[in-house]
Amino acid sequence: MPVAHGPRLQAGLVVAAHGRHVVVESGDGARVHCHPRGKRSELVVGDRVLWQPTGDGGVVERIEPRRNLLFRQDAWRTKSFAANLDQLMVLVAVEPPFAEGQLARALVAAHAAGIPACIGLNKIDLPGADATRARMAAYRAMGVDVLELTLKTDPQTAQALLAPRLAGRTTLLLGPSGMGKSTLINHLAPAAAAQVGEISRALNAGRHTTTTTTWYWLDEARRTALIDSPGFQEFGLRQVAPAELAALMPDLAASLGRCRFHNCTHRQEPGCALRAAVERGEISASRWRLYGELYEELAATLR
Ligand SMILES: Nc1nc2c(ncn2[C@@H]2O[C@H](COP(=O)(O)OP(=O)(O)OP(=O)(O)O)[C@@H](O)[C@H]2O)c(=O)[nH]1
Ligand SMILES: [Mg+2]
Ligand SMILES: [Zn+2]
Repeated sequence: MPVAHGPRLQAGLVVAAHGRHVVVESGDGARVHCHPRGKRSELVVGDRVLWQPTGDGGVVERIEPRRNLLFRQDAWRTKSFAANLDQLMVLVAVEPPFAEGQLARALVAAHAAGIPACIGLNKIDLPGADATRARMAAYRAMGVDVLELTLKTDPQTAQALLAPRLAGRTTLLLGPSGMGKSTLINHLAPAAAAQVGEISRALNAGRHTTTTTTWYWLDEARRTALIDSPGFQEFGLRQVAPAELAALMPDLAASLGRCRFHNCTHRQEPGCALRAAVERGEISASRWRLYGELYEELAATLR
């Protein structure tokens, strides 16, 4: 159904999304609470929209075509994180522990969506930093930048490292809970009041884990933006076909095209160039294990 293009239609940016409720920011920085037109809300932070004022808020009439969309797809649902991104920063930390699959999956999803990605490794002030740093070696080797951060104990150094990478761009911060995403936002966005969780293991009290995705401007000119997001646990990749997976993992992709069989799945076949690369130590054992797990998961959905 064509939408009436009345004179009251205004351009805006979705800066927060809570279910069917979104906050839309106008070009002059004014913010208004809006609902989508129609039953199904598919608005995400970063969406450029056309909206129309109502009595006490607004109605989003149209979503502009998206340049990209980062999402995860589980068995039963698709969860969109944000749209129109310049880059993704996956934030991990020395503590609490995270599964390497969480990091790897976020990077595959970004690659599949055509969004450049880097890694922030936070809390290197804590004991155990060397072990976590070692887990990052495979990612550095495949060309992913890893920025080492101490956001709580030395925010100035972290800020100096981050500033040139973030300037003039829209960056989504993604990562498991407790890695320091909101801490990072609070140090960089002057007006932010992102809630930071002080994790009390004994009581599990006083935790302020982020529950909504929110856009923060880092500069008055509103050119540099960081998006805070709730920590994720599961990260389904059902949007990826099993046969595409290796091409989305740069360390594996480097050996593609040299297997005996052109349609090699790199699982059991003889003459597999990827397995040979594992044996030569060019692909790490943990990354190879991840490939196997992910491949089986994606192939199972087709059976
Ligand atoms: N030791 C140390 N602690 C840090 C550092 N950065 C953040 N923290 C602490 O880590 C805890 C979690 O930080 P948050 O910023 O809330 O983490 P988050 O990634 O936003 O977590 P969710 O909102 O649950 O996804 C807080 O207690 C922070 O103070 C750091 O560089 N070193
Ligand atoms: Mg948070
Ligand atoms: Zn192969």
